[in-house]
Amino acid sequence: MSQVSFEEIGKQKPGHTPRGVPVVAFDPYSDEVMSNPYPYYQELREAGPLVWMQRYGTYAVGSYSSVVRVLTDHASFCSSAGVGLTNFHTETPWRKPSIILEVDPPDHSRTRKVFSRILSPRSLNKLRERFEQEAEAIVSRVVAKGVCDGVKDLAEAYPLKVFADAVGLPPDGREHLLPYGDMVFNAFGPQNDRFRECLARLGPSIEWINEVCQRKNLREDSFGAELYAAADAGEITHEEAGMLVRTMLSAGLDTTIFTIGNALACFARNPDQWAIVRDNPAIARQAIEEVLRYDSTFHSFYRTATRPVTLEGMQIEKNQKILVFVASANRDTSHWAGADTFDVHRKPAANVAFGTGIHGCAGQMIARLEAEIVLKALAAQVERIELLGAPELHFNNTVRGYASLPLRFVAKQDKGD
Ligand code: OVM
Repeated sequence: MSQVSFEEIGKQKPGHTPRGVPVVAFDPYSDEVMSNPYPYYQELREAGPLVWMQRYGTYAVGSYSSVVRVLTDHASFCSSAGVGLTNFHTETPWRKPSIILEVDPPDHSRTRKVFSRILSPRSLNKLRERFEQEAEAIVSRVVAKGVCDGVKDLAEAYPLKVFADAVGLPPDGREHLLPYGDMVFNAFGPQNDRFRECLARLGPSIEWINEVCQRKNLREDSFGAELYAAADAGEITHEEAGMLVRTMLSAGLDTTIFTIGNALACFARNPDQWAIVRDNPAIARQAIEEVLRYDSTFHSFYRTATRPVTLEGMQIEKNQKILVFVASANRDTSHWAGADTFDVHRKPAANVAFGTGIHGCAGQMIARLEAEIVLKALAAQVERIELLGAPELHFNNTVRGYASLPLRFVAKQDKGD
């Protein structure tokens, strides 16, 4: 890993205010906005389909249609300048850019093909049984405990076991995954206090991550082993296989952990909705989709204009960053009836929690699988999910979830039926 120059990352660019583009003043990364971003997202959508974020000197889109427009035009709105505030064309990234996320076609197509195959529904089938057994065991444990922390005891415990196992990681040292992921997602935002404090806490996690990405540290019969097998077959290089293991470890933990936590919070706060899932677990998959729409885990990321481009009737200059608020698109009342209501019966429609277009989340099928299986295991054993105190948010520049959820899982009287 090359020496990084953190001073340069995410410097606020006062910049000019483009003429004719509505200006929005709030700081999307502030604790206040992150605590409850939805009123701010409404303000954003009401200002217009394309706005100027005063605080950081970038454009932004928050309506469903403009978000989809940006994400489905990768030729005009690229990823190779980074999908954070940092512009890789002019500033130094904090780590070697990802070879699947921070890259455009044709380079992207080659790595994406291998990655997608390994995470395809077909290859995930063989994991289902193990994932179910593990969910049943973890849920039994929290039910037996009665009072628990829904984050530590369930939302974190589950992916740290099943996903890390699936990648092929050794059992020891997995505690490094969370600070590393936190850093990855903070680094998509500005170099604010949150970024600096996270960096200061990182310790040896980067070294541990780089170490376990090596072939010799990955178990056989794992995603990691399959990536190196693709290298043996000449589809990618061996160095690229290691970089793609790094992608799995960067993108695959915090995201699923926060999604499971958000689901627990949604159901604790909406007992009628829990009763629907409990009494009809076949709806679990659809219910997870509603959690992802209602409280999207990934809030925002950027694209960069590759040329002067007209969007929503306004001119964007080449090399400008555009902040894409997927969590806002998923609450757009002009697209979703009753957008602010959590309703597991909602007809599944294409929410953009996983993005869309060529960079749409490559891990979305395993993410859904983990969340669905956890929900079904809860449905089998849990009558009610009670919130015992105020949930504690985890603040991050890109992903939203909980640091702790004081919960009681009330066991069903009659589990077997
Ligand atoms: C990567 C990466 C890291 C974070 C997120 C992500 C959403 C990818 O290292 O490729 O996708």
